[in-house]
Amino acid sequence: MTEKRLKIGITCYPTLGGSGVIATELGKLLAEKGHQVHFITSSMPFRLGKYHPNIFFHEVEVNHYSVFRYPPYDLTLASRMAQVANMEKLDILHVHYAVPHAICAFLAKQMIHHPIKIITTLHGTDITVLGYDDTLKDMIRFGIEQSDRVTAVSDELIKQTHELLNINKEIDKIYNFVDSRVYFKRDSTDLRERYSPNGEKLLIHISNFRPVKRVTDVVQIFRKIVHKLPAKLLLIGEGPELSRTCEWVQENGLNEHVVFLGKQEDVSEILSQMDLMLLPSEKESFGLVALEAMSCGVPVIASNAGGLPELIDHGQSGFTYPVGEVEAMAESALGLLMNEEQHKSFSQASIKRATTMFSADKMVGIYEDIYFQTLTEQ
Ligand code: GMT
Repeated sequence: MTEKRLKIGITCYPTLGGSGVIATELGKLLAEKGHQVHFITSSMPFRLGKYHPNIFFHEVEVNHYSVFRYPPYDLTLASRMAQVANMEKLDILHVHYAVPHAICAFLAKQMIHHPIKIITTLHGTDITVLGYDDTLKDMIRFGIEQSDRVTAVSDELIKQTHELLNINKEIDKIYNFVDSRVYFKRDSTDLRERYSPNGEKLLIHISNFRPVKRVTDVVQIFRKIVHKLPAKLLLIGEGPELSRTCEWVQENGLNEHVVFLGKQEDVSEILSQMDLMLLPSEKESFGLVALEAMSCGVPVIASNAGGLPELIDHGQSGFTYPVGEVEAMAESALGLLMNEEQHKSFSQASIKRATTMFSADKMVGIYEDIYFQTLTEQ
């Protein structure tokens, strides 16, 4: 391990969502390694958990002034970043998302009285959605170009960033990671008994129910499965498509087979009791929930959008198909659920892939290397 301890400011969206999870877990693991971590966020990151002497939280309190039509989150954040960096003598501001966070960090840097480096991690939506918005495109490009180092969570996201924004900036790939001390396969528990009292197969989907998640595909795939074998579908999360999904479930007479669990903060225990995860997204720069499922021994059937094929080894640890191919997804799901041997081998392959290729230790080490390299650069 490197000797020097760093002082790192981390900014992310602290509410539920993969980018917030990665930023928080990274901060926790860096703190465990002796670095001092300062979260500069609009609320306490939801996965922060228990007290750690190396972790500090600086709230960004956005005031609502009646003279302004919109609350000035970006300016308040930039100002708070500068304040914390000056007070704590931060070495690095590591921001998650180019807009607005890289822009806020750039602004803050102008107000910081000592040299500081900006690391920006791209998670997807800022590129794959906002990158198409002409009013923001130049701003995103600027945020990326002004960062001292830029990382992205998959090769596919790097490719899309270069293509969409027409930039040459070098972007380092650092895959998302999973902490296998938390996400591991547990023996059968009361939870399994509760949802599968008669030996039903258990399928799960977790998302923020945005249209890109194609939750109706999830239900269509499940409908094809449940016609052939006893099964239950657990749906975790909330979002714009939730009520449409509820209607769809009712219209298709699937009520007694589908369980809506709403938002859940800790899914590791539930995940480890599942037989299969469905993630047929239209866009997915990485798919952190799929990695968490794999680490718990749950094979994933997904679309081949974005970075999903980099995570799921088609035919070994799960299956990926073009977006919308619900027939093929249902066929593969049925095949796996009805073949115990194959399911066991996919489950083991998932755990191996998650814990070797995407281990927290490995990825946190890469982030650390990037921090140290950046600090020695002019
Ligand atoms: O998937 C979302 O809508 C949430 C979004 C976020 O900001 O947390 O997720 C993005 O970042 C995650 C962490 O890197 C990735 O695992 C997700 O694939 C990515 N989502 C999309 O690209 C749609």
